[in-house]
Amino acid sequence: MGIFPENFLWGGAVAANQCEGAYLTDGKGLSVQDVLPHGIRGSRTKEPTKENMKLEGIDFYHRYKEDIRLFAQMGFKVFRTSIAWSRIFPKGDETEPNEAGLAFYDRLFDECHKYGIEPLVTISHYETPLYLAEHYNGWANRELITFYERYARVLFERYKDKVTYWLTFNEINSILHAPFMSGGIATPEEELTEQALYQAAHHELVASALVTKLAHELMPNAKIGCMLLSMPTYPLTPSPDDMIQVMEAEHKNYFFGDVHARGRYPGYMKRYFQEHGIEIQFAPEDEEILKNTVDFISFSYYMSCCASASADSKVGNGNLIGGVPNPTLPASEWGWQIDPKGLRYVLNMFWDRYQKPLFIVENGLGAADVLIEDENGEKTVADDYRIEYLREHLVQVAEAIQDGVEIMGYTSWGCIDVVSASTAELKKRYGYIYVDRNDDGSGTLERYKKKSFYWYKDVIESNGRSLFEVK
Ligand code: BGP
Repeated sequence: MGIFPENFLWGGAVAANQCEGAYLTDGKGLSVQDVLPHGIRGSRTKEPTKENMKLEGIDFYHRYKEDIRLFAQMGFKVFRTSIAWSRIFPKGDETEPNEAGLAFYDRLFDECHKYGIEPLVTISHYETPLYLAEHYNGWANRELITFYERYARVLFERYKDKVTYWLTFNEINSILHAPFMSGGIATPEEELTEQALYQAAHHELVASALVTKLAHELMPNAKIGCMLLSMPTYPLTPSPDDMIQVMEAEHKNYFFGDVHARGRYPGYMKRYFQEHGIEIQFAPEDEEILKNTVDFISFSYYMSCCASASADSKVGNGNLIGGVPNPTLPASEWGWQIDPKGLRYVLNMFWDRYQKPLFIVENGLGAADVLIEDENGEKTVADDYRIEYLREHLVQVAEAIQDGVEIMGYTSWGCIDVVSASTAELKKRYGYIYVDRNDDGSGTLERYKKKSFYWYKDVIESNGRSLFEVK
């Protein structure tokens, strides 16, 4: 008997807007990503511009068959991707869906099943239709609930026999940190009030619960989860004041999980709202809707950070949510601090808090890989640094399993190189598969297996046992 359960779902994750490209093909409308050529690091453009790497992505829209075959070669049991909302409803507020968009995902899910790979589908992953952002102000507007529910209903009815695992919103808590990319809120950030932001978050929470209810009605065997950006926060010093900062940072971050798992707003948020003059408008039915809790909790984990009560502490680079850098930890080339034990901590924390199955749906190392030729003249990447990162994290997953935490699976982020969400670069690569495309637009789009490709294949084949073999 190994440590990982026999039915553990090993796989990888991507999102439509970061890999598909084909940004106007088969009737697709524009999404907020099509006007964010620099991710959250730069301002949006009026129109899509050529420098935006997401417009072409890695051309997954046309090359998905080849890519899924490669995932199957690694032994994937599950493949996480998202559906581009604007392929199904190009503007977002139509009443009839776009058949060509729906047909693409039929082909994609069929291809997964051909190899026994289960799709894990994010309904909304940072790709709100641009029209909804520009004409409704995105999730700041309650009407989005209606459009999102209509969209989800179409997906459930169409794919109910092909998709069992669903996630409502990618990193739902990131709306507080990247309102346009995450929530399609067009109000300039300097004018956006906390009142409007938390009201938008409320609309997403209600929409998520409504769609969870719908999924349970239409697909009794489906499992529907929320998706949180996890960021364990440690006190910078042992001072109780730093610890209270930690508590407050975690409250702000995990209140989204609390609502999804417990079906109501937690008391600490009511206090926060009161003290900050925020009044959330609840429609009469909202309290009842929120009671539709999720089946599992999924999350991304890349890094941890510190909190400090001292005014001198500076916030470092991070995955949308920044924090005070931890002086004991190394960092990636992009400044994200590397902390494998934080993953064991966060798994235990969520399990203790919710007692619901957990799914790690993103984890990985973004690095500037260099393509080389091996001794047989094959192109590859010697990404030992990525293998080390992933191995150390998976060892901590094994620790958490031994702690008694129930974990459904693990999908590492960007299993094939994709465009970065935060910086929109292709140079920041996470994949087991290298894609020949560069930020200046050059490249053949050819795929090459990195060293980590063979390493991950072994991990899956041995159901995690190879992680502990001394080589
Ligand atoms: C998460 C997002 C992903 C993804 C990942 C890595 O926040 O859900 O979409 O891209 O982070 O981040 P980045 O691409 O910025 O390196």
